[in-house]
Amino acid sequence: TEEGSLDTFVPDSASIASSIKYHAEFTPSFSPDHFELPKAFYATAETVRDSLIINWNATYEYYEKINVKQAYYLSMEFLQGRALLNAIGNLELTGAYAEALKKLGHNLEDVAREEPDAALGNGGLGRLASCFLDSLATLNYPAWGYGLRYKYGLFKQHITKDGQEEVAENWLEMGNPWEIVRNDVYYPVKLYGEVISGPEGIKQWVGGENVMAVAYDVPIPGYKTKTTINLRLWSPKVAPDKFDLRAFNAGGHAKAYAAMKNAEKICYILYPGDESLEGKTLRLKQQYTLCSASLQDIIARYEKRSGESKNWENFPDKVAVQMNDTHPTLCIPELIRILMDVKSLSWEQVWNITQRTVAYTNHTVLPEALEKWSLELMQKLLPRHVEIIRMIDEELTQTIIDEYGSEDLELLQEKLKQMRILENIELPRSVAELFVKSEKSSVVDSTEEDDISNEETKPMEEEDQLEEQDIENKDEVTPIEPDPKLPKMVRMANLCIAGGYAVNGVAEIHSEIVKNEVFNEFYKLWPEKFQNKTNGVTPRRWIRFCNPDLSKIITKWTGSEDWVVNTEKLMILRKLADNEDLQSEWREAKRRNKVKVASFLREKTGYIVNPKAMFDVQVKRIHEYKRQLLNIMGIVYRYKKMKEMSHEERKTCFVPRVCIFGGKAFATYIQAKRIVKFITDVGATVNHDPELGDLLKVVFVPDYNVSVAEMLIPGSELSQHISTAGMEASGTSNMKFAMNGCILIGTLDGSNVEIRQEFVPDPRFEEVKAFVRSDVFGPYNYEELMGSLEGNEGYGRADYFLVGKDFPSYIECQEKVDEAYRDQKRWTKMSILNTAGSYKFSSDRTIHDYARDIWRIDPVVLP
Ligand code: DL6
Repeated sequence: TEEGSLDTFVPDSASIASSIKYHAEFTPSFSPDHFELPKAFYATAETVRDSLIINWNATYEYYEKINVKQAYYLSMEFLQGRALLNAIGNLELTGAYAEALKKLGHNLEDVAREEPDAALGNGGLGRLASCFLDSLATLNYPAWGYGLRYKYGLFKQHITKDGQEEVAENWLEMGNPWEIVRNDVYYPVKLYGEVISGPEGIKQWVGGENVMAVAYDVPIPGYKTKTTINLRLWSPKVAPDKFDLRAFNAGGHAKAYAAMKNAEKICYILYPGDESLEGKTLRLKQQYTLCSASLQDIIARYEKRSGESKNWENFPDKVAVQMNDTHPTLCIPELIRILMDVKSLSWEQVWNITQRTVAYTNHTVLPEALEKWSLELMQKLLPRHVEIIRMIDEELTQTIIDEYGSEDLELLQEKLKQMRILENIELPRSVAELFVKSEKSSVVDSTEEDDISNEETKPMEEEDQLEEQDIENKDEVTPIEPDPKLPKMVRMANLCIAGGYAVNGVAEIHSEIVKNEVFNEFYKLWPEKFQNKTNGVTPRRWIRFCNPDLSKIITKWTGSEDWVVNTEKLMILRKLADNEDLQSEWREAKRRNKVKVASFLREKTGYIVNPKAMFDVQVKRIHEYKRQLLNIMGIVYRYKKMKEMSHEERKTCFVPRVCIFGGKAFATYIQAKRIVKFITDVGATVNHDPELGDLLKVVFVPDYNVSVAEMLIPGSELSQHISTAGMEASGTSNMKFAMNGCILIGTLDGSNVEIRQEFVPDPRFEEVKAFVRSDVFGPYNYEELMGSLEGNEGYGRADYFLVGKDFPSYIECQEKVDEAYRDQKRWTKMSILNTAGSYKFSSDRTIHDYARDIWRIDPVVLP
């Protein structure tokens, strides 16, 4: 450029082609001879990364210069998917790249397909984090994401005759062209060891093991903006002095490598976040690595940016830390540890700073998913943090006493039981005294007996006599004693609520449940902390780039491309929904997307489906509460009815449907795996039934991931979100389907779960179960699966997820779907209205809400 600045340089296809060739030659990952796939992908991505680095540098250089407040999003999961098309789309270079690759003998789409999905997440929670990064960058918010660089992401799912099989996902096998390793950015992360009192009573955490968390940065570009924010992923390595050369030289190779392996092992694998926790020690190490390295990094940046004027009281004016669920809860004691033990601040100061810095998002109300950690394990791994958590627990306990007083000890006891961070653990000494002021009471901590007896030997004054009556009342309350048979636990959500300044749910109804049920005691104590932030998804990935055909139509009919960053513009479609020209363009786009889905299904499963049939899709993690079982039982009902009819009756009664399922079951979740097997068996029977033709097909798409979603969602006509009422915190795929003009059927979240008590078996449901049991779907024994709907298999409560309860209304709803689909004009109108009405569910809106109400940050446009 005239100014000679690299910053404003916009590459054309010729310069892109030459830089792709440059990378193919000089960024050595492949042999030099050919320029084939996947090499072409890696060379292409490296050129994009060059542009991103320029913008990344400009972004943070500016933030540093103006010392702006930054939001930090800490998440154990980021489900990024592929990055190439998204990055060049955001940079507005798609056309130039397509042309450049053509010159080099390649096609952009084929090149893009070579990219492995970055699946560092399990599902909704991780994908939400990735949508948030896209919105933060696009909206120019000064922000930064922190996560872990797992070597193996979410497993690959193979579907065999036995159902789901898991295969390790080695996404880094060929290297990751998006990341930039920062060999000079690393922090020690200590584990184990002990706490001693150092000079001036300052606590020192000594001994134990140190691993080094090394920073790998992934630049996240905003759409049509230079702002490019950072996703910093930590990768633990052995500390340089920990390689035991002496042992190696003496032939003890295993010993020499042990420390290295132990360190690297921490981030070998992504743990399933929404199921039972396995490998607890490793998981806790992961969580602590994320929190410790990120907090050290945030504090180092704060110190660097504040220069001489460093004033810790201002820390919350420059830093907002958002914890994505409770997985990064250790941020709280870690921030306190660093400020108190390393920066020598007082407890009062650090407690105040922490409570103004950290905020928590809750993503689940399922009791089994609310994280608790064994105190014993935590004590072993993080002894200093346990001390700090005890101090926080004491603070909280004191606040509860201040709120409820100590007049009604029974009430107080109940409150403490529900709200304390420590579960089944003796009360802090100061509080235990309240309950044990007489000889008759049992004593919680034996060291306190002396104090109490001293008090009791004082001469009795008149006032004391009055007090004695009180004490007698108090004597009726036995202090909460730990039950030796039960484990001592740390309740992470309680810690988050006590240590943070904001708590939010992820949909209105979910936030109401959080306030009024799950954390009601905390809500009563601190109503001002509780908020709702309804989830959203990025319209860039989920409309603009995954559905170019529909995007063109939306741009044409709304008058501009503004809707991509301002989804309110989608509402313009509302008044056009009856327009016949729009309707026919809309239908044609859907048809083309369906053809793509059909050819994908054929390639992945061998099943041939008719693109003229209705595409009915349920894709999400397989879970009983998400009720794929309700869907497939409905399909079995449909199949059974069809079989009872003549060919002619069938054709008039049913609309041809392709029922598509996709999703992964956690490897040890037996019931979920049975459901996968059942769906595939139903498919095997139904799809080969010559009587049905195209009237019904059931297809399970293997290895559902972000890229599969990007292809399936645009080609879907009906999608199902039928979780048991009140169990899905939010759900986000429903938003993506709506954006792509798909009709949704779903349950009303928040419906009263007690309706299950009025459960009256529907005869049609009974028929379907009997039909499944009659071996129509092969020899597999479905007794346990069907039995669980009737209270068998040790489930205790019959049909806990209300599959049978909702079956009749579900069947009726499906009949209405058929009826609606027959009237294609009406269906298309509904489809257009869905897209129009989806404007609210952009993660841009969500991020604006977080920025305004929680993080208190403003957009910063780079000069
Ligand atoms: O908020 C994102 C996403 C919601 O849309 C889903 O409804 C919810 O199930 C999911 N929660 C989790 C829970 N993980 N933990 N803990 O993944 O969050």
